[in-house]
Amino acid sequence: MNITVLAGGIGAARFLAGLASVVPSESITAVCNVGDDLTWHGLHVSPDIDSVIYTLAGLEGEHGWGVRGDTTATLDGLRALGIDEWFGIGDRDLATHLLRTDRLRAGATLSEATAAVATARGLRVRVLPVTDDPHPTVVRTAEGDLAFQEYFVHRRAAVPVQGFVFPGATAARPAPGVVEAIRDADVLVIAPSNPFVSIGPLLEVAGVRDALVASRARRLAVSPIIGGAAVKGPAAEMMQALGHEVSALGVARLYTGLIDTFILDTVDAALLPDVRALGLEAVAFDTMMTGDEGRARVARAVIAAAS
Ligand code: FO1
Repeated sequence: MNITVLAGGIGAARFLAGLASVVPSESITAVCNVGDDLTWHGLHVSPDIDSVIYTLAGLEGEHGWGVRGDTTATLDGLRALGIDEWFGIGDRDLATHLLRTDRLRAGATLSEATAAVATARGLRVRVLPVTDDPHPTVVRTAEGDLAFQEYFVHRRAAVPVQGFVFPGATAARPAPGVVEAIRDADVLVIAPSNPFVSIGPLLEVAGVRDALVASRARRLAVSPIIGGAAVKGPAAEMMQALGHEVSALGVARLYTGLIDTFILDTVDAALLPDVRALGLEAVAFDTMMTGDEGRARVARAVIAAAS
């Protein structure tokens, strides 16, 4: 059974780690968002790809990103030089960006550089960027257009959002294997990630949405909204700002036409009939991925819901 996961950052990484603990890693493909990528002092940083790789390698940082127990000598050094650095790259994390950037400068694609990083971390899950082309997320705000990390980290996601722009989308082509992984999977899962800035950018790449619509897979999505709040990050605030109902039902509406089954948390079980009224199958269970056991439990329940 081949399982493809459309993945954003931390929620997706935790789900993938659970999945890899209950099915063979070789059967899993993660198609990852690159809209959060940034250039940091000349280095190519891919936060969502890295969260997936670090979490699968058992190295995830205390906040879900970066490397657990990492040190900050480089950051401290930059600040000592008077650089007002707001993006917190740790020392061990830095090694990943050096390897990736070296590969890219030597002519490798982002897919090839990602494979090099994943292999170096001993992963057998296939980790694919959705595209090898530049495909940044730009956040439209009352203060103007902001690059994603400028909005998310520098402005602490505190600026009201008006929408999103994907200036690379028209030219971005799916990375090798992406369309096939979506079209030919047995099970396809939209991870509990932000629908606008994690899953949205994936669907903007030419051919990805069509592959999802045409896929022969059983297609499921796990709600990132539980009890009207996001487990992590600004998804709830974004839904509110953009006029969507801030609930699992609001997320289900966004995915109607793309999936067969919507999974929500037990606390939202009262929404099951409304989700079914959208023409979706709907299942409720405990979707909180607390600890290794919680991640495995959610993965098992998703597989059960697919069969
Ligand atoms: N998030 C923060 O809130 N502050 C940071 O300084 C920060 C640094 C960082 C470095 C590497 C990395 O891979 C991720 C990092 N993140 C940081 C998280 C990142 O901004 C978000 O997790 C994703 O882009 C959203 O999915």
